[in-house]
Amino acid sequence: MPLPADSVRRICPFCEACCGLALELEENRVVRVRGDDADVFSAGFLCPKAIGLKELQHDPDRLRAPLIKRGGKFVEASWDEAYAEIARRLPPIIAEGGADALATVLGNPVSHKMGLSLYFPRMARALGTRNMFSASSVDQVPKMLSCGLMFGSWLSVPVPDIERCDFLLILGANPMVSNGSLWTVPDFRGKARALRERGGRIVVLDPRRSETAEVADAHHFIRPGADVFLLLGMVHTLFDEGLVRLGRLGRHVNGLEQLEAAVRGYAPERVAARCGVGAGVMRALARELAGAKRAAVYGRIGTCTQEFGTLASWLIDALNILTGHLDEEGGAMFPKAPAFAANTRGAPGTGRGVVTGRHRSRVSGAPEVSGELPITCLAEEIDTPGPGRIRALIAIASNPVLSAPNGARLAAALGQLDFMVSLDIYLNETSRHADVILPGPSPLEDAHYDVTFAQFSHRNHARYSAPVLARAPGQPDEWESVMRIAAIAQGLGAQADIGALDDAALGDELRRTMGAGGESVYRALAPLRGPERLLDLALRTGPYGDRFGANPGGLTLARLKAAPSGIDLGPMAPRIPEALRTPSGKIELAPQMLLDDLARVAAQLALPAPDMVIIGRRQLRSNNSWMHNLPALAKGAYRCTALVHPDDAARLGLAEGAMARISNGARSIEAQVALSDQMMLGVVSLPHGWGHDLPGTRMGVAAERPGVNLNALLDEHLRDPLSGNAVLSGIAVQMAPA
Ligand SMILES: Nc1nc2c(c(=O)[nH]1)N[C@H]1C(S)=C(S)[C@@H](COP(=O)(O)OP(=O)(O)OC[C@H]3O[C@@H](n4cnc5c(=O)[nH]c(N)nc54)[C@H](O)[C@@H]3O)O[C@H]1N2
Ligand SMILES: Nc1nc2c(c(=O)[nH]1)N[C@H]1C(S)=C(S)[C@@H](COP(=O)(O)OP(=O)(O)OC[C@H]3O[C@@H](n4cnc5c(=O)[nH]c(N)nc54)[C@H](O)[C@@H]3O)O[C@H]1N2
Ligand code: SF4
Ligand SMILES: [Mo]
Repeated sequence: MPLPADSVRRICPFCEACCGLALELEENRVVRVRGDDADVFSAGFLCPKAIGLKELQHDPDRLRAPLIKRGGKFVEASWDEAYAEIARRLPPIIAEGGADALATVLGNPVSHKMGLSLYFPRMARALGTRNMFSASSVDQVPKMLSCGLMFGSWLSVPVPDIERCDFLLILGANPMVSNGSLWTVPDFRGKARALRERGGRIVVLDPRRSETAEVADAHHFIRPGADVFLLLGMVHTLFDEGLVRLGRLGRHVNGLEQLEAAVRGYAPERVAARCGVGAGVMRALARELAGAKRAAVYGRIGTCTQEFGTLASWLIDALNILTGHLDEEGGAMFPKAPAFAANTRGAPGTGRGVVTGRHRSRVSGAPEVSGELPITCLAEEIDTPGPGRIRALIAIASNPVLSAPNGARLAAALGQLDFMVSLDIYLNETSRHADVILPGPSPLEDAHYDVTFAQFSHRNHARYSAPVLARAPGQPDEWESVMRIAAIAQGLGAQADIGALDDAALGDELRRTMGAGGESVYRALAPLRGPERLLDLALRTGPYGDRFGANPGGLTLARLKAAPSGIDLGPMAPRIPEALRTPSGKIELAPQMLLDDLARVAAQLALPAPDMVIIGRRQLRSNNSWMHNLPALAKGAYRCTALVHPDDAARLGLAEGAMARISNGARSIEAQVALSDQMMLGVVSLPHGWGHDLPGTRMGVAAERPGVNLNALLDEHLRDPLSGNAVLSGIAVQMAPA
């Protein structure tokens, strides 16, 4: 059915697939959400979560005005009152405890919101606190670190060129459900089908026969947390059988001999029992990868949220490099984003690379990575007395009480703060601890550009969405709230002129980076302001930009606005060495930090499999913790179930539909059992983001079927020591009938 002429184009901000949608509106209401067939990138694809745009817009529980806690109860307040409350309470805490007394914690939606992504860095500079935390350390920091060390910038993550690939090896990712992560690839299903129809193969390694495994040619169970052993076995095989082919990259790679030496002790036959994958399978996979003309290895959250997350993330790309598939068409390639990418800025081919540990957390001494400390350190930094203790917190689109291990401790710690602000659209498990909650406009009331995800897109493109619906009078942009809090923290008061501060900051930046030319660029960007101005600047000075006239016909924000279904910028093209930002100007195949960490692997080689271990599970109609309040997504069969293999269930006395007690030391939860032969023996799978039965929240639909919180079971002390990422996968648990 053709789209009505007056439907409005809009990028979906809910997940990394970034689908282009077409909305039918009536007055200020959404009546229908469809895929935009004309979208240059997603070509009409959408998933069931897209309906969430409509439901979220009209959700009565979504906050539309600030809340201030008075005498333990939230009351609605005007924006002026809310900012005044922050101005009254925050500066004294900073005056007394110093910059580090105030912490920030960012959640996943920050990376989906242009204003928050572009203005949080400014807030961070203004606050000067070292206590910065985010969902990244329950997610992708290991991949950022391995890529930073190998390629020189944190977000230089190679992604499979799926439309030209013939062999795709997937570990610890379920793009059929997640719709892809660190890999922006709408309609994975369609692309996977096309790959197989042209004679290609997909192989999945996962402790559960996932939805992605179901559409693959082969699936192998792997012991949770043991990917590093399998990957070492495969790298070993490449050297052992003379299959290493660096090809064109040969002269751009450092460390080949060191890598060969490092994997010497990891023949497939030695690691097979540890990872649960047979030596024959491992060798066959290595040979198939080496022999395939166009192939890519892709790993995601299952390979990050584990004890050896950084090592596994590294070895995945080592496989791509050693088999000649990195930076080749149909292999694992580097997107070239039109704006904001570190690997398109500065001198091409070399840079400062990345370092970690410029400072350490106060209590556990965890090293800073990419400017952040592990989110699993947040609770102890609040509840451990002593100088340097965190006394105030700004949480931005973040729900760590559900999304981080040992939420109960974190909730208790949040209760001990002197002051907390949440920028959030719900009164939920985390924001209930705030003293002031500042709601952002709904996504449809906000402009959109994918600041982050263009850097992971399987095909280069640029798209922009203007706000679709009118917002309530007085509702500020999220970037304005962020800037206002920063101004308050700097002592400029609640009434500071945010526009003037923003103008001054940009003017300074332009003069610093462009000298005299900065003035004319500043004038050329008028009359834009805020994020749109930063976007126009980044597009115009980016790799496809008009360079303010030097490249006529190049990208500008005005050109994007004139193309509501986007501008295609072509398939990924080889970018080595230009994309590198390592000090050596080479790919570092064997960074010393990673070689050193192999000692931990050696020490664990003989570890026996625990009786039961737990892993997570994403679901199509969930989005981490926060879409359970939308009726169209929340309805249907109960989903927060613990999947166990029938043989395990029989052994442990568990029955379909009955409740099981799952314990980890002193902590335990009760979850409903579902029997499934998708599960590897000895592994139980439970989704995360549930547990909406905590008091003091305002999410009526979610509370009807709260589910249980997987993270209530997990341990905040377990981290990958290099990246600081939490270990969420492969934790030993006990299971018994409840
Ligand atoms: N055990 C286990 N734990 C996990 C994971 C796992 O696989 N297993 N996955 C981890 C991963 S990958 C991630 S990314 C984290 C996510 O961790 P979080 O980011 O903490 O969790 P979300 O559920 O995404 O919560 C987002 C918050 O943002 C709010 N919000 C939504 N939209 C907006 C908006 O437009 N503006 C503002 N200001 N607020 C908004 C929501 O109300 C919610 O409070 O969870 C992690 N936790
Ligand atoms: N519908 C939906 N989409 C989402 C989200 C959501 O909550 N719902 N969340 C979004 C976010 S924030 C992110 S980060 C992405 C994540 O995107 P993905 O990485 O694709 O996430 P998952 O679907 O959790 O897939 C992880 C897979 O790893 C497997 N696994 C667990 N442990 C191990 C292990 O040790 N080794 C191996 N090899 N596999 C393991 C799990 O069984 C699971 O199949 O999804 C995003 N998209
Ligand atoms: S796949 Fe992701 S971006 Fe696409 S419609 Fe679904 S939630 Fe939105
Ligand atoms: Mo995530």
